[in-house]
Amino acid sequence: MTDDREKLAAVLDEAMLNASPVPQLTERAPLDVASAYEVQECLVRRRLDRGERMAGVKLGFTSKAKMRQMGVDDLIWGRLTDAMRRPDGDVVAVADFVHPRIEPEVAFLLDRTLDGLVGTADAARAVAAVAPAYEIIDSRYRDFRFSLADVVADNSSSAAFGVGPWRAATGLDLAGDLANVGMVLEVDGRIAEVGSSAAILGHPLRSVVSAARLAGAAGLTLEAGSVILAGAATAAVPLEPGRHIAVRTGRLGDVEVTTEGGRT
Ligand code: OOG
Ligand code: MG
Repeated sequence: MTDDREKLAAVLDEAMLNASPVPQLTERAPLDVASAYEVQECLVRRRLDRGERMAGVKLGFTSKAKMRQMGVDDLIWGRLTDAMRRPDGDVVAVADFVHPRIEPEVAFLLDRTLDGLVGTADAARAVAAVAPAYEIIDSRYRDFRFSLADVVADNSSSAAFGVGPWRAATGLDLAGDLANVGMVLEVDGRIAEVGSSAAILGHPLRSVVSAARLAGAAGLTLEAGSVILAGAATAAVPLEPGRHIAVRTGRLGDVEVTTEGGRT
C-alpha cells in the first residue's frame, strides 16, 4: 500500500495543481476508508513538503443537507493548510479550481491542545474564538462524484476557506449562543441557501469533539492555534465568476468573498 498510496496522492495532487479532474480512485482498484485516510495524509504531506503549514482540520457531512446533496452519510474530516486560507473579502479566481462550490460554516479557533477523546465541555474550554466562515470545496473527481473512500483520499474536497471576524469565546456562552445561529448564504445580494448552526451535528461544538476524536485516531493532535471548520450548515452552491458571496449570520457576523474568471 505504501507505494500505492503515494501514487494515488500524486494523482490527486496533480489534479489540484492543474485544476483538471481525474476519474475516481475506486474506478481503478478497491480502496477502503482507512487506506483512503493514508492517501489523504500523503497528499497533504506533499503540500507541507512544498512549504505549506498545517492550519487545522475540517469536518464534512455534519449536516443532513450536505449528506443529502452528496449521497454520503458518514462523518469525514480533512486537513487545512495555511495556503488554503483566504482573507475576509478576498477575490478568488474560479479557474484555479476544477468545479468549485461554496458553503457556509462555523469556524473555531483553539487556544489549547485537543488530543483524542474529549467531551463538549472540554472542547468548549479549548475554544478561544468563533467566527462565521465559508469553505470552497472542489472535488478533484470528474463530475464532482465520489464514494466515501474517494472523497476522503481527496482531502474531503477541501480547497480553500475564509474566516470572518473572530468573536472571543470569553464574551460568549458557546453552548447557548451557538445553538441556533441563522446562516444565510447570499450570492449577489440574493439568498441562495438558508440554514442554522443547529444543522451541524445538532450543535457545532460537537464538530470540535469529533475533530479531536477523528484526528486523534489518526495520530494528529489539534494544536493551540488550529482552526476547525465545523461543516456546512446548508447544501453547497456552485462558485461562478463575477459574483459576490456573503455568509451572513446576524449575531456572529459576516464573511465575504468575490469571484473572478481566469487563473491566478
Ligand atoms: C465533501 C465535503 C463535505 C461539509 O462541510 O459537509 C463538507 C463534499 O461535499 O464534496 O465539506
Ligand atoms: Mg465543508
